[in-house]
Amino acid sequence: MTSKRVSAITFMVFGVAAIVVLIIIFQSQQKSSVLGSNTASDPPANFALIAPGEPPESIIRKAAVIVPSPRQWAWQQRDFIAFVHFGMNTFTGREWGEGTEDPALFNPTDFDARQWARVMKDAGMSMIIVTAKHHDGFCLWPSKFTAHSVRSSPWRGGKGDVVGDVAAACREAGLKFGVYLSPWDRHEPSFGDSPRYNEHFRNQLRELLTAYGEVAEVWFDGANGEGPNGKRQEYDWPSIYKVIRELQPESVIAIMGPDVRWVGTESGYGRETEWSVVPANVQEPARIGAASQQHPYDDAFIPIDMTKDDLGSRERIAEAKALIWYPSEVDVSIRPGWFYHADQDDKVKTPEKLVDIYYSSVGRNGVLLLNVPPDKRGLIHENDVKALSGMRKILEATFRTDFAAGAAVRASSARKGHKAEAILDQDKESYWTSEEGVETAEIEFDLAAEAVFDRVLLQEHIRAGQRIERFVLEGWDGVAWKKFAEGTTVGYKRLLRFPAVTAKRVRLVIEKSRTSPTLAAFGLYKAPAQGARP
Ligand code: FUL
Repeated sequence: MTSKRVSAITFMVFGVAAIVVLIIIFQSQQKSSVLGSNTASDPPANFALIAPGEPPESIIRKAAVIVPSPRQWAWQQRDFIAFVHFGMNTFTGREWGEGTEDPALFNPTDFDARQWARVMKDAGMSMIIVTAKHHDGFCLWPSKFTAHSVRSSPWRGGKGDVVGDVAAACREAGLKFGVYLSPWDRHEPSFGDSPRYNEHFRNQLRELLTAYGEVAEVWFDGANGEGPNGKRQEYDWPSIYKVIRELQPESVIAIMGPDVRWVGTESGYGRETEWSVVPANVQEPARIGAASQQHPYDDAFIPIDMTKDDLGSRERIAEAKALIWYPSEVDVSIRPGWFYHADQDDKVKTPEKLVDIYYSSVGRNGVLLLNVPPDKRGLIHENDVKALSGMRKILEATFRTDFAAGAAVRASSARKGHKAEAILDQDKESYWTSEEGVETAEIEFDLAAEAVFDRVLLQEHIRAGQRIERFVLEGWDGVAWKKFAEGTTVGYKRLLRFPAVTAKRVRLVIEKSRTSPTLAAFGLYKAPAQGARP
């Protein structure tokens, strides 16, 4: 062998080795840039199993990289959605019907689903969920499986279909559409005769999920009691979820379902500390993931007590057998009742109250599900329309100008490809994160000009997980940093209110995280003088 050939072979060997090393580095960077995690070997999932005796640090790291499923991510971005309670109770003046009401009572004089869609859209909402069937069993669509429906009412000569009209109006207005189907049915004779009612329920669900185009959310109420025969129903939930997954795979299943959690009150106020990752209440953790890669939790789902103050702290998750991404939805009515009652026309929540609820739900890592019940005409009452448009005006005026836009931004630690500039770039995909192993950070915003603001918006990149546990906001007063706000969790969206601050330099100090924190968006705003006060 000549020395020339030897050096050529050596050169090739080194060349190939260098390429292999580069590929390995590139792949590990890709992985960590997706997960930004300490467990980069696990693919992102919306659940994790905990081994018996697993150390707390390992559980925290697992919790920090649990992510929303694609349907949960789509749902989370809907922010503010409408609930519509309409049905037999609208005409009897009750909140819970008994199931014996005469269908002849259902007779709206001026029903117009387009008006509902217009009002909700103008209010800034992105979806309408309609009560296709409430506990009294009266169906707002002409179900083939019962005579207790609009088909037996005088409305439109028995040819009307509220669900169909609402679905069409939503599509026309560019809103998503969802259905509330009460599991509890006080009319249906098979209720409590468990296998028969499960079949009946699945049949009704199939009607709703096949006849009306896309259904983005299916809402199963937890309220439940006895049927007409005094028996209680045992639900076959996995078989019910299966129908939804087959017919509307993008739809989330809320409350008595595995995708979206009830916040735990009907007040409109979420928790100051709201974790989207919570312990899964499973008797057989092995059933998670066993059934299906796509819906790993469907067979193992057992509802948890959602009314507790603390659902997802380090202490709570340390006791978990499994962890799931189970985000909070905050349902509340614009009136005292869920259904319309004329004597509540002067009890509609004020725009200021609705704005306060918005900050305490959307602004606390939740989706706001605001109920606006149409009246006996089948229209949203003028007082409710006025309150909603007042709310919209305040929010629009507040969020019109972002004083952080165009700021120079710097972070104490930044991962390659995730520089601090990503926070302000308006690109939903890009985000800042700290270097591997760095769990605290300071991010400084030097505003384009001195500004007066009293609201802040923070958003984590939740598709890498929810991580921030404590943060402080400070403004530079020319001499020192002065704290003006603080908080615990951020999650998808955190909004804070505080007395007006005048500053050019603002600093976010992330004091505690479950792993490298991320930030996708940051904004500073000023509420109009007549707006909701902190
Ligand atoms: C509750 C029901 O009993 C109410 O009537 C209402 O539908 C509310 C949203 O959920 O559990």
